[in-house]
Amino acid sequence: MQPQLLPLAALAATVSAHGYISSPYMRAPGNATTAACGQSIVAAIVADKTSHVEGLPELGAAAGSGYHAESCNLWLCRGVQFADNVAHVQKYTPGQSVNIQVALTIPHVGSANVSVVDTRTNEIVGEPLLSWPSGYADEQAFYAGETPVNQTDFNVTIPTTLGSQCADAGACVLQWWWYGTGAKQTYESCVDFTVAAA
Ligand SMILES: *[C@@H]1O[C@H](CO)[C@@H](O)[C@H](O)[C@H]1NC(C)=O
Ligand SMILES: *[C@@H]1O[C@H](CO)[C@@H](O)[C@H](O)[C@H]1NC(C)=O
Ligand SMILES: *[C@@H]1O[C@H](CO)[C@@H](O)[C@H](O)[C@H]1NC(C)=O
Ligand SMILES: *[C@@H]1O[C@H](CO)[C@@H](O)[C@H](O)[C@H]1NC(C)=O
Ligand SMILES: [Cu+2]
Repeated sequence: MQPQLLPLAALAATVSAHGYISSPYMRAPGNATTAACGQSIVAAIVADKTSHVEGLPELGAAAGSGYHAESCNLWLCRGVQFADNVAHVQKYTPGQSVNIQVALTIPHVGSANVSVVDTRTNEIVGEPLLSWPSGYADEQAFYAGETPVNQTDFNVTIPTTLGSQCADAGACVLQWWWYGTGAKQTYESCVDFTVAAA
């Protein structure tokens, strides 16, 4: 889509691109997300796949936005629905090492983690697989070209304790979560996966 054809809100989001999972395939919006979250929110996420969560509720609150709070949880994968991503479910095995690549385009120093999240409860299963309690996406390091490689290219180990909790597609996601402390902005990317019960 040409930038000049986008509505203003979407354009503003485009220029503020920050970060997202570039590999494996990141859950992306389609018709199911439009039905749950409405067109304005989907337009913002499509225009900027790194859009921050805090910018979205206002779009949903606008009259006639088509946002449904009961089916669109912006604090889980930014509301993007599993139904739009059934063709992109990774199959993992317990103990498998999974490489994750993050595209970081604008830094805001803060904290981050990568976790298995149960999509029914939006709760982290166990402990985060990786966590950066501080110093993630530091501006000074970023603009000096010195962002530690392990913030954008890292491996996580699929837990061996999931049992059948993540056996069904859609039950769990790997979620990368980054909060820029000064910017007060949250970024979320999800990867759909299953782990067959042992
Ligand atoms: C999404 O909805 C549009 C408009 O209703 C339709 O043309 C399109 O085929 C749908 N896409 C999918 C993947 O179902
Ligand atoms: C990890 O991410 C979750 C969101 O999935 C967030 O609520 C939580 O505060 C983060 N935890 C840590 C230890 O960074
Ligand atoms: C990431 O790399 C930096 C050096 O760039 C190192 O100091 C740090 O311990 C590494 N962190 C992890 C979690 O591997
Ligand atoms: C991730 O794992 C792969 C395969 O085991 C390995 O080649 C690669 O060096 C690892 N990457 C990091 C950042 O540790
Ligand atoms: Cu920013």
